[in-house]
Amino acid sequence: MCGIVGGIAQRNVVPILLEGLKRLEYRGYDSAGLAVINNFELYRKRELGKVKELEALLHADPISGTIGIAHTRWATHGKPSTANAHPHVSGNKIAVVHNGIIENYEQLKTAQLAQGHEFTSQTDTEVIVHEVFNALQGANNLLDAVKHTVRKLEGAYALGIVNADEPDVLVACRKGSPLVIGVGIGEYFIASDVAALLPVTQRFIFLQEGDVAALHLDSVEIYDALDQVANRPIIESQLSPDAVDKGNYRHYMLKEIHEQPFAIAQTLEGRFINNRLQENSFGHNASEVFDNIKAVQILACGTSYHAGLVARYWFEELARVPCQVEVASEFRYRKPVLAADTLIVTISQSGETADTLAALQEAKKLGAKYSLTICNVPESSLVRESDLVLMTRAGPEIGVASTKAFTTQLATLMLLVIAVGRRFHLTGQTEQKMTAQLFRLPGEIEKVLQLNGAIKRLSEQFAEKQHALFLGRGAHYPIAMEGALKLKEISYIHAEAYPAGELKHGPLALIDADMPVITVAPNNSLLEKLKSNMQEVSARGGQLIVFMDETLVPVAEGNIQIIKVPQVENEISPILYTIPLQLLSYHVAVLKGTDVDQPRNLAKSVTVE
Ligand code: HGA
Repeated sequence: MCGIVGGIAQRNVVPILLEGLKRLEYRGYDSAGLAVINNFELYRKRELGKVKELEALLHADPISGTIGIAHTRWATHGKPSTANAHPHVSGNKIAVVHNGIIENYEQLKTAQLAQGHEFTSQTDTEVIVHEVFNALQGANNLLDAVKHTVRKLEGAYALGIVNADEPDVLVACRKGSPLVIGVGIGEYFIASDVAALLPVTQRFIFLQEGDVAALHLDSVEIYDALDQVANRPIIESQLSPDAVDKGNYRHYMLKEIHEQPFAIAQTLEGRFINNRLQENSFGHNASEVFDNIKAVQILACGTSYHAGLVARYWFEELARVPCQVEVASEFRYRKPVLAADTLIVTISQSGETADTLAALQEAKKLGAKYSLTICNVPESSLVRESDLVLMTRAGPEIGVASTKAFTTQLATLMLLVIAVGRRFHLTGQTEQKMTAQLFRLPGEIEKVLQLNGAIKRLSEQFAEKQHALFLGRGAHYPIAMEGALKLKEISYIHAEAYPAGELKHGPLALIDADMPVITVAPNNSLLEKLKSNMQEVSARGGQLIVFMDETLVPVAEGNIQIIKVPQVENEISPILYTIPLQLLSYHVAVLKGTDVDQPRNLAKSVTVE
């Protein structure tokens, strides 16, 4: 959600800022902008649309400077437009880029209008830059003015700020939104995500909540939330600059779908000794925490919520661990009743999902003593705020629609079910079976990826559809939900998932020859029930598309198409059936010509409420 890049160097920073914006574009892509200081003058360029539009503008009318800030936007306040694009400016001197939401902006704006400030945008962000302008009148320098300003801001922000009168300093701060400092040789940078800066450095300082930093050419000063000098360590990133390359794939999403066998192998790597899951993989005191918990509460949003729903089946069915799953944005405001010995499990690809973070904080306020996060970004806020952590190790996921992050979340959740389940009713035999299945999973996914051609052909029937229904039962119902979400996200076809048994309680009324009904049909104890549900669709002339275990014989007459999925055991089957549904959405979206990696209105890493 909005990407920030900035830098102070001895060279022109514009190409670095542009490259950084391209690498952050997954976060937001409705408009982009950049401001640099040259000879004590501020120069700004902004453009509606993607970073390439800004690049074209800069090509036609170049600007340069050795200090600057840049932004790719995902609008929260004010429509996508050039006027609302960041950086926002005050007095032609000060420029700011912002990720987050200023909740008291109306109040600040009223006061600033009375002081004579003119507003040129509808954003909440613009009040920040006018406030810095005001503060500068009574402050020694930009750093002090920013420190003064942030005390007045309510809400969430990561900020990059420059002042044309002080071309030797870039001020950055964060509260509630992520921001890292990239440490170069005689140059410093800021960005919302390390990936933006990998071409220029692999050394990073992760700012903490409430930090304000002043970046100079040869040094950086950081002050914590109490305005004390803070020493933050420099951390070497293991990521290579091409970790965020598309390789030979047409889209990041397709690349990431194909990376799943490797990603899952990485997830399991080093976490077992002699085939036994090591509990210290979750943190040094994990065994002690697991000994004390009586139940699990999973909190997540979107795709991660679906992973949590699958895990509930595993926790309860395989290990008899009481487990609740809730959408984080509901939990945080619902005033739930929570026992202190419940393990709070948050799931988030970025570890910055604002609702999930707030739900964790709410759970702690309600007295929850133990927390664990399943996350893909090591230095993220959720990782820092949780007692225990299990990294998914999926590698950078750039496509906005989550694929490998989801399947690695499922694999890590299965590890958690094993570790916690040992204290409940998970038998040694079931544990061994689950472990063996997990290790077989990468190979099984490779086999499912071979279905690509058949699924691509199948997708041709969808391009003209307006709606689709997805059906599943048991742990495959959340997989149907994830399939429907993927189709909605990238092909813009309205899709809903139902537990197959619910069909007759309403959605059956929608069935006709134009309604594709995609069914997830593994060979398990619910198959006979599912067959009856499929018959109900067939009998009403519906178009059935069945992803079915290869060992089964066709289950219904009429308009039915079958894609046979390799047979696997029940426990890992939800992970496997995810893959063909990802491929289906991908090919439908390509046929429809949508922007697969950056679908309209969406953004990755939802750092606003
Ligand atoms: N509120 C600002 C920034 C938006 C943002 O951070 N999105 O993730 C705006 O609307 O411009």
